[in-house]
Amino acid sequence: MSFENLRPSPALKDFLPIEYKDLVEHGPYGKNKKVSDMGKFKEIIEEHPMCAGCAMTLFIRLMYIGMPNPEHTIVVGTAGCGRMALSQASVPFVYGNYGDTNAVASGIKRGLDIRFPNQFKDVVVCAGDGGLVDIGFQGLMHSWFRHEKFTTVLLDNEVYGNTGGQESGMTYKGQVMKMSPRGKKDDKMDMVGLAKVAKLDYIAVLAPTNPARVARTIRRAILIAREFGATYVQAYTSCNIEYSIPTPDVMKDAFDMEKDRYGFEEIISDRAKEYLKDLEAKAKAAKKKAKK
Ligand SMILES: Cc1ncc(C[n+]2csc(CCOP(=O)(O)OP(=O)(O)O)c2C)c(N)n1
Ligand code: SF4
Repeated sequence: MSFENLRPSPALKDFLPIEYKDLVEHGPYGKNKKVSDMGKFKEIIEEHPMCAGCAMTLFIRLMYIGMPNPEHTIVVGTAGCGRMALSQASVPFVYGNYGDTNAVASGIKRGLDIRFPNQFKDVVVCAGDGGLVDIGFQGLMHSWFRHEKFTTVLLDNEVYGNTGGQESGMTYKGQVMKMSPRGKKDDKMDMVGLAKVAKLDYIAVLAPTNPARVARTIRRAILIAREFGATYVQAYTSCNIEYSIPTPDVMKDAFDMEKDRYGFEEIISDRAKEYLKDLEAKAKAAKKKAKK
């Protein structure tokens, strides 16, 4: 359904929930918002039941701000901590079964493209390392190698947080967890390496240390997926509970990790770079015209 279809008739406007009206009038429905304006507009997500200070929730808030058209977006996820926040947002959330998120997203995206040929409809898979890299690995790989036109965002807290601390394929080698008392034997899986093998047009790795960069990364990933197919964002989103990070130190941990082994990386294909350049030039020209 397009945003125009959703626009309430003036006679009914007063009866709509105030939350919805706020999103249209002051929030990011129909117009992009800047991270630097956070706090001044109605956000897509304002409440969630995740642990206090969880970096994953910060990342998720920024992800929604980065979406180019949240009112035209569907998020697909699965069991895990992230979905507790994703399912509270004012963007439709589809709860995939474990293992099928990327297959479900492929079907939704293909269906939307047929149903709405004149309107971009974005699909974003957003789930944890257990959900995507371990249990959802097969579907993830096929969506990448088929270049399905949606973005996958990996919330990498390097553990199964929601079920109490089992190691995942993304846990760092040697890490001792509550339910991996001898330490992980194998290396962290190289998902970026696999994304390169699949020749994705946009791959990014980041920690939520720079809010504007998170929003920009998500926006780029979604815009490029529309045009060229699968894109991948791998975000370090620490689990303060399972890694015993005191809540006041969550951001310090993110900065330390960024310095240590989670530095910002962005790999963009030549054709996607051209496309972004073109989009940015058009946006600048539109801004200039609006100022006149
Ligand atoms: C088919 C199925 N198997 C197992 C589970 C139990 N389960 C729920 S959340 C979860 C782990 C999630 O870990 P991850 O995807 O890394 O997300 P996190 O909670 O760390 O954010 C598991 C195994 C389930 N809900 N469904
Ligand atoms: S268990 Fe960990 S990842 Fe899950 S909400 Fe709590 S701090 Fe966040």
